[in-house]
Amino acid sequence: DGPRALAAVDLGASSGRVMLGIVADGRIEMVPAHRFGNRLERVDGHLCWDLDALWAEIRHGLSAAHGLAVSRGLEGIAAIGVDSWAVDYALVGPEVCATDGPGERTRDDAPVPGSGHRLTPSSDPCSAPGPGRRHGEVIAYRDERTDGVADHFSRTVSREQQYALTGIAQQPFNTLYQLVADDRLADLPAGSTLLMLPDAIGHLLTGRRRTELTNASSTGMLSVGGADWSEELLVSAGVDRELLAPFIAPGDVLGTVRPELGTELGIGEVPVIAVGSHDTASAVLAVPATGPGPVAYISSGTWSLIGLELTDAVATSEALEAGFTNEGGVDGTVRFLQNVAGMWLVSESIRQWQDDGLDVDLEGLLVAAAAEPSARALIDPTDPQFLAPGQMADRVIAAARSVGADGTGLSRSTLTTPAHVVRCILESLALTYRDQLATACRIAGVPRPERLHVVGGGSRNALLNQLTADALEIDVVAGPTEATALGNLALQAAALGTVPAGRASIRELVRASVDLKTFRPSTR
Ligand code: LRH
Repeated sequence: DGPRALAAVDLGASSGRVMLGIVADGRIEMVPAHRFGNRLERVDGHLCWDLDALWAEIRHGLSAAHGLAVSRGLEGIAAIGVDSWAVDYALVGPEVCATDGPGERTRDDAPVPGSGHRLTPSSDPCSAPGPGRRHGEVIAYRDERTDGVADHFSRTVSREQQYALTGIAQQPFNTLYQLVADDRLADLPAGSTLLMLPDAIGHLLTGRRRTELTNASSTGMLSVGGADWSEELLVSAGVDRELLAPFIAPGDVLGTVRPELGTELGIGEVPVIAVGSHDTASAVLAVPATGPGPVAYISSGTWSLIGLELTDAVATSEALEAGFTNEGGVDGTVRFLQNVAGMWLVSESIRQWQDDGLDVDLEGLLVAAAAEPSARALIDPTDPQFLAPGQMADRVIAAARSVGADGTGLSRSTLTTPAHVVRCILESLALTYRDQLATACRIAGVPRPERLHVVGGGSRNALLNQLTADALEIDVVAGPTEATALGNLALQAAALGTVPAGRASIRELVRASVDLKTFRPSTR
């Protein structure tokens, strides 16, 4: 077989990309076809994602990926896969769109300033016949509409019962709680469908409505093991089963690009393959692990998802207490992990400082933070108080507690410079990783791993990698940085038969495709 070109659409909370992957000789070469900003903005009183703008960027990116493939002498892209952050969804009506637009959005206030550049003007996702019309915006999981909902819902179905049913940690933003808080559900026309964000994009691409299984687990409504929705939770939350689309497993073909869209983008009727559409599922698939023993990883980006790859869920009361989740992975695996606020703490702090007129950026701050002595002040990056956007540096400073050299608590900390705040965040992350990985191993009954893999954009952070190696006293293997896109592409390649199926051969492909860097504990 000759080289094959594939396109990964990978949406992150602060940026998205369409990545061209050229699979040849047992490796994947990744070529960025299009990168674009993404951010939260307030619409009709809620923090939302601008799906129309994202869709315009995706279309542009797919054409660009195709063009790049052709310029390399290939026939064009042979398949597409889509992933994004979890838990968020679009409500899509039954009707086939005509040519009229979706109507004006009313903005309450200026968009939340973000790191992304201005998005290109919105294009109407309904301009071509095929996909159903979207009802309202895609409300973002950081919106405050879910405040207090999880507590309230636990009076109907106890926390213990929810965990026994799903194995999913009760994060305030789980789709289940978002739906309980979603007052639009009552007014949906019959035949409407809830589509998780990547599935909504798959629907725009193909016209098909499916629920990809890894992301379905993030809803908090799928039963442990992923065989079906939990009837008890659907009924208790007032979610009509009719609203949910049939499941599709990662690696299966969703459909082909709608003919008019294929012509418009110049890509033809390309197959769209369901990948691990929860970005963390794709990222964990691309962990370049070898050998026996459970794989320990951090998928490091806006969030730091730290945990183990297991074959069975651990939905015990201990796991519930410790806040661990059992998300569905590719290849029948379970992602037993903890959500730790990751680089979000740093990027939101930087946003505050920049809004305050300070001339700071991530690179400069990391250099300055590396030169600082230990901050001797810590925060708890799993604390839900850090979920919402805004004034992050102030919140970190207010939450930080000084600790003595022996680790015991002292009085309030005095974090005075941005570099000191960043140092405090990174040290807090490293110590949290140490504690959470130890807890994961204890609860899952597995031995302490020999190494920890850090993948995703956050694996570029050499200071954090070194602090992590020092805190855990094991090797930290950093990379790939584009793990999510790579996992997305690798699963497409396996689905097309270009590489053998199964995560062992996919990881071999990953290892052959990227450079890794090992950070050893300084004390060794
Ligand atoms: C990371 C992520 C994470 C979820 C959160 C909502 O992008 O998908 O796995 O918990 O976003």
